[in-house]
Amino acid sequence: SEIRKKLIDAFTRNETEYLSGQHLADIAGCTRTAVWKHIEELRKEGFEFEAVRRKGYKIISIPDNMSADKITLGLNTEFLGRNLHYHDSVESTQKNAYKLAYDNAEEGTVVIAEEQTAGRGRMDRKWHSPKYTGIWMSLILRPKIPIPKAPQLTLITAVGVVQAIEEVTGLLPEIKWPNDILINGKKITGILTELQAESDRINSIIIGIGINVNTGIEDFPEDIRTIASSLAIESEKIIDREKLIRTILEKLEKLYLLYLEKGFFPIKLMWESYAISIGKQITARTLTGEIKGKATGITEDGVLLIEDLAGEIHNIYSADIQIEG
Ligand code: BTX
Repeated sequence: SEIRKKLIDAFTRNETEYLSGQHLADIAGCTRTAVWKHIEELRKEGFEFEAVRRKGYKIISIPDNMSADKITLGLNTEFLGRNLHYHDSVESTQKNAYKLAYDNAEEGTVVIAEEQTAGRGRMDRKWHSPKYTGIWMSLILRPKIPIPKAPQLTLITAVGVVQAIEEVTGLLPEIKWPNDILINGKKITGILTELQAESDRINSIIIGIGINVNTGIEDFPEDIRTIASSLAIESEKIIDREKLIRTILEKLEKLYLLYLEKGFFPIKLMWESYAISIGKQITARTLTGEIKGKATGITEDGVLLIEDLAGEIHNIYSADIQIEG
């Protein structure tokens, strides 16, 4: 609206000053109550204000929202991200992608949201996805591979994301099997791979990628502040999310095509070069219990191998792992 334009204009011209409610009302030609309502609306859209009694409002930050056009501008891929669905807010991009896949969306379709109100991790855990701060996206792939090989896609994705983060930020992330990307030991990224299958045929694989990009420490809930971090915190720079998305899609498409042509082996070598767990003493917590031992590598299928004290080798298909040293 006109009022809103005038308010934004006043705030962005006076970034260092407090503007009183009355002054803003005069500028915008409305009541003080209307000013307050508009400020509340703007807050919901990601504008941040500081309000001080008797002084008024000061603008702290304007939203860094993306657009589908800006993401695809200069995107150098054949199919990944060519069909891009961009949303301001969704429950979970996995859910949207799942529906699109079910409705036969083409391979390479991508769903991106500025915010997830019910972002998911593995095993129904929550993935915290505050507005404008991260990359919350889901990709639809339709590889013709047997179901047991599907976890390989998580590892391919991890390699692509690490390469893209390296290129765009200069940071050097590490991978913790199977799906965490860490910097300085803190979780920056989570990957969630889900399947749509009919009998023994994969219909689609939905890969969810969550990356804390410009998240400030105060944006994380208390309980994950000690385990989570963001690219901005680690690099002390604001990162261009659109560029990072493009780079991820480009790296990932290359790796995926390489995988379809040459199989998992070349990816396995790259993955191992970024992995922190291999060669270390770890504890793996699975649904059925705990296994302690040395992580000796991953198999061709992306299964983690642990050698316990008795020298017995365990194949770990799914677990949370803790590195002991
Ligand atoms: P995960 O089960 O490995 O990790 C979930 C755990 O990580 C949580 O229990 C919590 O301790 C911690 N956590 C929650 N939010 C964050 C965060 N923002 N940063 C760091 N740690 C956090 C990882 O599951 C897989 C996450 C996939 C997220 C993507 S986002 C796009 C797509 N949509 C969706 O709903 N999920 C995927």
